[in-house]
Amino acid sequence: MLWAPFVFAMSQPYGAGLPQPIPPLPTEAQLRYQDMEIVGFLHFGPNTFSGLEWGKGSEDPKIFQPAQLNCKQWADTFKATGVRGAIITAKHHDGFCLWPTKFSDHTVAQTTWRDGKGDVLADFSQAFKAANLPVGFYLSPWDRNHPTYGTPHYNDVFVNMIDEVLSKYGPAFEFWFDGANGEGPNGKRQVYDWPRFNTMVFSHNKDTIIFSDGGPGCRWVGNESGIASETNWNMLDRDRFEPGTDHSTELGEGHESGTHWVPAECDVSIRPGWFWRESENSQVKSVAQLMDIYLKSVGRGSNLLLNIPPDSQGLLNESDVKRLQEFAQARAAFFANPIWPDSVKASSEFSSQTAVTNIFNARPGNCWAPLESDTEPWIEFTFGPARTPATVVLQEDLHFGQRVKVFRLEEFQDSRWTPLFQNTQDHPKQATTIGHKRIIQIQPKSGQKLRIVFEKFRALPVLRRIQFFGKSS
Ligand code: IPT
Repeated sequence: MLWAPFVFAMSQPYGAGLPQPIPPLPTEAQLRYQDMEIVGFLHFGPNTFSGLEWGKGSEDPKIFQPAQLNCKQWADTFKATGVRGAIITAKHHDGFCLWPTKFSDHTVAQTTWRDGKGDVLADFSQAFKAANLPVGFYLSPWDRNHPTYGTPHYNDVFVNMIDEVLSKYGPAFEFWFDGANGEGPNGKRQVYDWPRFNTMVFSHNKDTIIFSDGGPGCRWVGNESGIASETNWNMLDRDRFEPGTDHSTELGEGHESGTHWVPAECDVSIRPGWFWRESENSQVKSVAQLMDIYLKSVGRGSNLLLNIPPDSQGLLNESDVKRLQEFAQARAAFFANPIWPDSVKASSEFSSQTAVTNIFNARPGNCWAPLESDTEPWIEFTFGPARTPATVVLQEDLHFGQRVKVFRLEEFQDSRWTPLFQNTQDHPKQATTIGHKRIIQIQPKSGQKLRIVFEKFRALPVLRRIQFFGKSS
């Protein structure tokens, strides 16, 4: 199946003196998206009032009564806790639309909330744009309410809804197509026109990242626990996938030789369910759980889409707000103690433009690369006394494609280089991919001399940044 055209930036990013990029490459929009790292997911609708996870579509719209709806509170909370954008369920599987669409009569306009004149998407996009946070929309293809669902006409309805949402509330940094469908063997069967849906999204903004099992902008990671694979390729044989395809196990690792750049996104809820329920106020994930998720999603090169569902008042519940604040504090503490080496040297440098000292400078366009002839490139760091790193953060420069396949960390101990034990399961003494970011916790003995050895790569490694941190305060 062919997706709508999606233009990839193939040009040499920063001029001569630099290695050749190896395709597939990300677009600039995908690079911006990958730098966001943590995004908030907002599941909100009739389920917030019924306690159901998958509404049936026959619910009375009048149950939707978020009396205190305050999207500014959502945006302010996200802003203050390092959540860099938000995606809202404009329509979940029950078909209820959070905006007064012309294309359904199961919407906010059929409620008595704000006398049927309320519009959640209007409030949402206005508040988030005011806070300078990008907005995204989730529109469930599966619809248990719409009378046309299961007929070709539904594709017209759905594409019109996409058009309406993006015209009125865009631009969207991301658009989310859930592959979930619970119709079962005797249920309605909809043949979705994905190329048409994608074309409509791109007609509003070619930079919108479309999420689905097969992208084209980013892919589902294959689980709803917020955990990426240790080996995590940004590449995917994209055209074999579409939303709801049954090969989710491949989605975790992606494909080393995949045809397209489709990074994995980790969606997970801060609560047991996707929607708010009073009974789950005491079951908000702990800070330890959230940190574990962070290290296994962002720390393995994926974005974390963390669901924080508004409650039946229309507010982020105080238990979730408190936990988000604690999670932000825990991340700040984790990275509170940067450690700079006294000296650094590399096995080789590709050119004077790719000096190894570039990895300490986050400025875009600054990277380290070894010589093409260097078969086992390494970078060595010397640290002053009492400055023992506990965490290493590595980033590849993705403008050049994703390259590193296997690397190891070592310390100089008793006159020889010894591999460091790491928090990896795949290989206790090695790590595999890096991609956008890899966070590795280490326990060196003295930690005075460390090195990173690149063992296997698709093409010579190109590193954007390496950071070291001491034990958290
Ligand atoms: C699952 C879908 O099958 C998949 O396509 C993707 O959209 C995912 O949801 C997003 O979380 S359904 C879920 C019940 C595993």
